[in-house]
Amino acid sequence: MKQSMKLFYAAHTCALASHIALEEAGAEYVAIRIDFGADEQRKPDYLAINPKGHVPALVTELGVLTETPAILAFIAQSFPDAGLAPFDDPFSFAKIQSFNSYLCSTVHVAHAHRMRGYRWADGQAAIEAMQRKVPQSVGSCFSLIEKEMFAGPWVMGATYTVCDPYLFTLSQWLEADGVDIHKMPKISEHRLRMMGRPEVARAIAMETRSEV
Ligand SMILES: N[C@@H](CCC(=O)N[C@@H](CS)C(=O)NCC(=O)O)C(=O)O
Repeated sequence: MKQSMKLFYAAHTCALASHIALEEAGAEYVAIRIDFGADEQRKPDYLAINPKGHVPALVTELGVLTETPAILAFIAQSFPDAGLAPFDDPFSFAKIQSFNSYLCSTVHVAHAHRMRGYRWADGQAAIEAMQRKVPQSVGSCFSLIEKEMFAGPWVMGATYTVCDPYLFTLSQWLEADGVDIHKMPKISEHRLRMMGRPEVARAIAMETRSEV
């Protein structure tokens, strides 16, 4: 299974979290770029892999996985030696799932109101109203993470887990979302610490090298 995995990604998207996790796990995989500029995510070839028309999609021997929290849990569980999640402690694993679910269902969705407002409303005025809300909605999610959820130095505390690449990935969008990361010292510092990891640098380099 591990040798045949394929990660479908686009640069600057949430797929980076799964890409970093594959690097951290030491997995053998191929990364396949979907060109959003050419709307490749909506073309039949890609829809046959992920009918949602989104990245990431992870193709395994057992089938295709979508949704970042599921992909991250699968990677962590498939490569236990990498220690990306605790599997002998149901409560700690549930805390990881809780954090990643919040990023997926609330933080990412708040962010998507800036570029993908057409998913929820028609009409320029409604779409612009959603865009105006993004600095506040994304900002309040990240304030909550900074004040209440982030244990430090990693998201869950002393041990690096699959929450870290996911938080890092979404924090990359803060400036464009109009949120001042400097008001969030723990998240700022986490971003810098993540950038110092060779696995993170490798995943970013791989994604941006193939940019067209
Ligand atoms: N809930 C999904 C969200 C996937 C998603 O929205 N991906 C974006 C990139 S960050 C995408 O593929 N957008 C393409 C589009 O909307 O056309 C996950 O967490 O994996």
